[in-house]
Amino acid sequence: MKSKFTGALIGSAVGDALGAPVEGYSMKKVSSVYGEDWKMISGRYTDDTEMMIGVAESLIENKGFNGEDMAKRFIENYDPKRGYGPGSKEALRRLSEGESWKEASKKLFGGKGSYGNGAAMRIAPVGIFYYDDVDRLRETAYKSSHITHSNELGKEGAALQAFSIALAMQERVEKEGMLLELKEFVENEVYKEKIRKIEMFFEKEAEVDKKEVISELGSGEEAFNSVPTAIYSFIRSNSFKDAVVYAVSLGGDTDTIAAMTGAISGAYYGEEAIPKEWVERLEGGKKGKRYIRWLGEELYHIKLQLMQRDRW
Ligand code: AR6
Ligand code: MG
Repeated sequence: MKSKFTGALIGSAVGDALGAPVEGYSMKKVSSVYGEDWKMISGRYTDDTEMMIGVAESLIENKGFNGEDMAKRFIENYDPKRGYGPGSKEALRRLSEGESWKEASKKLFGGKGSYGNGAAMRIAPVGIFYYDDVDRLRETAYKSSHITHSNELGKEGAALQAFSIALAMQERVEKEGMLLELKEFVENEVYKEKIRKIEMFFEKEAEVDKKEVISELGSGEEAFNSVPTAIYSFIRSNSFKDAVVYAVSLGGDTDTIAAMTGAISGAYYGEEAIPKEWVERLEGGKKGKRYIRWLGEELYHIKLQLMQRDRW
């Protein structure tokens, strides 16, 4: 179980770092960069991992969700060179000027709030910490999303991603059986429809063309055009490496789709299944790979403590 906790977080960071150098590229351009060997190019992670670290730090410090504290972590960790989306940037600016975490995100996109994948890309700590408690998982996914993403579609994408990680943790269902659970879990029709499309892909005898995956599931920065793609990348593959390579190979929002695929896959296969040469290449430093692994271990230990306490 510990290896699933650390695997989800390291897996997310590794996916992010592998996808980052080709973000926004077409399928063809990605393949011209990576060729057959898929060596990690720089190992530097982006906003996806930086924000995931903030989510984990805050869950650890508060042994659960605390909106004000999580917003503070996001601001403290913020490095503009990591490539934040414009909506998240604006939300963080408002938060840093003292707006409350309940209000800041509501003003974005003309009052509609963001449905970008920025809340889903950082959700792995919530998925592992609440893997056995679906109500808490949903509630915490929504609340942690709300700090920057108030649009229902942004929050639902994060909840769906968190629940996918939780199912992977438990290996409760065969990978294909996951889709049934996900369809029941998800409340929004846009996502239900995407999951039906994934089911249709698996009903086909032949391998689905990548172009069809991109046009039906999406490869963009919107949560509904990327979370289902990450789930599909995981389910169709038989190893951590296959899943993440597939996610990046589709092009588009490669760092984020691969981060989400890496989180689910790391939770399912465990940290040992992540290629060593990718982990070695992942950036070090103060909040580098060793720190990310430590965050996973801490979440695991706190989870154990809380479970033991509940038993009494
Ligand atoms: N109406 C129209 N477009 C929208 C809306 C909306 N309500 N909400 C989101 N978009 P953003 P993020 C589109 O800016 O979610 C980084 O590169 C809009 O085009 O809130 O944190 C990461 O690696 C907007 O710019 O930021 C991820 O790939 C985009 O969705 C990504 O950015 C992203 O939403 C995460 O972005
Ligand atoms: Mg991205």
